[in-house]
Amino acid sequence: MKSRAALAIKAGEKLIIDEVDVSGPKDGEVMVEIKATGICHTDAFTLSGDDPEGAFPAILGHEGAGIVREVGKGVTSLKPGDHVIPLYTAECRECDYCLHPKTNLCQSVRETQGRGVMPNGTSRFSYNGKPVLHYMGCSTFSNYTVLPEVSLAKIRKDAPFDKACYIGCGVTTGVGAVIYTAKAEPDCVAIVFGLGGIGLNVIQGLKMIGAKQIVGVDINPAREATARQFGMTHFVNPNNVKGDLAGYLVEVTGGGADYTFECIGNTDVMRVALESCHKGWGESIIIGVAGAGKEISTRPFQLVTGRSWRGTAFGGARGRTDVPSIVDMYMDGRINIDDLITHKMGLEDINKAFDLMHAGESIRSVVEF
Ligand code: NAD
Ligand code: 022
Ligand code: ZN
Ligand code: ZN
Repeated sequence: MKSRAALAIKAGEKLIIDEVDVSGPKDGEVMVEIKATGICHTDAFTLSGDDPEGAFPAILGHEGAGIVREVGKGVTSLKPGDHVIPLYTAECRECDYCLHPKTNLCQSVRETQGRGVMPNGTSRFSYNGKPVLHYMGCSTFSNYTVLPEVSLAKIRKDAPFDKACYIGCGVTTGVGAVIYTAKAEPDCVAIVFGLGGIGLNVIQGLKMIGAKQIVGVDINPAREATARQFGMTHFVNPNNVKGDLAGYLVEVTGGGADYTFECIGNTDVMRVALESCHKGWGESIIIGVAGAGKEISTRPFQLVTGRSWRGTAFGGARGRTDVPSIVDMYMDGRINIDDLITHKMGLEDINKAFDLMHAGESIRSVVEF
């Protein structure tokens, strides 16, 4: 069938809006009509050509929501009409990783997903008769896309697509880092570095669990107001701090934070985030994705004295199990998504969403099909 899509033909070029061909779901696969998609940093990172694993031509997009239209042979957990969120971190519930209590990194489709193909090694997309690659197993920049059954979370039908799509990456990553990765306790003290589409969700996760002090750090003063609305109690602009930033933050938190979250992808900030943790027990969680080949450093003394460095993918969420409960949190009014979606547009304007993101003008842009 035909589908409207935004195509990434070559690294460094703008997306092209055109009709592509999508073939039906094979065994264990599901065809989804995408109703809305967010535009997130990793889409831009791959499009720029800086992502060493980026392959072209491809249909990008990994933050979507839509409706199941057709299921392939052997699919049992989904049927046409079901509302779903695509998962760039699958959950098969059978692999060694899914069966291990300490990780959400299901490996069932990991290798083929990384190569831009379905588990049988082929693509369902083509353009002018030539195959086009999938992206992060999702390709939500196409009105119709095909995914493995294990890469879809079934969600309630009363959740609006234009908000639910953000749960496909940003919301779950930020809120999940607090509740699944850190398992932060009520009355904890936390510092959040970077108050963008991820950091603001970390802040609202911390507020939800009842953190005592939530310090936000950003070089963009315009982010202070939104962050306060979402639960930030103290704002620090590093450009206004004389001397050592970590030392200043340890002072502000009365000895250091129980948890710090790096939501930028800057390796220098990652060091500050570790060193502003409380001696003896503070944990620093890296969410930001740094450029290829970057390294982090600190003095081993920082770790020997009881601080730890950790990382998280997709907020530690097990997609099929946890995403529906994040949707419930939104529908119950426990988390705010509406105020983070600063721009909405049609697919024809998707390149504007990339411009807004690069300019730091948007928190999230959402494209509705
Ligand atoms: P964003 O651009 O919306 O926000 C980044 C914020 O950091 C901005 O407000 C910016 O002003 C601020 N900032 C930049 N440099 C700074 C500095 N030196 N000190 C303080 N603040 C600074 O980005 P986002 O959408 O929130 O994404 C943040 C990071 O999270 C990206 O690297 C993204 O790829 C990553 N991410 C990771 C996962 C995961 O699963 N681990 C999932 C989604 C996104
Ligand atoms: C989402 N991300 C950034 C912005 N939006 C993002 C990028 C990468 C990861 C998570 C979120 C990530 C962390 C760890 C891994 N990835 C590897 C997981 C594994 O090896 O099991 C990651 C993921 C998917 C892909 C690449 C890297 C991919 O599909 N190409 C989850
Ligand atoms: Zn993302
Ligand atoms: Zn698995």
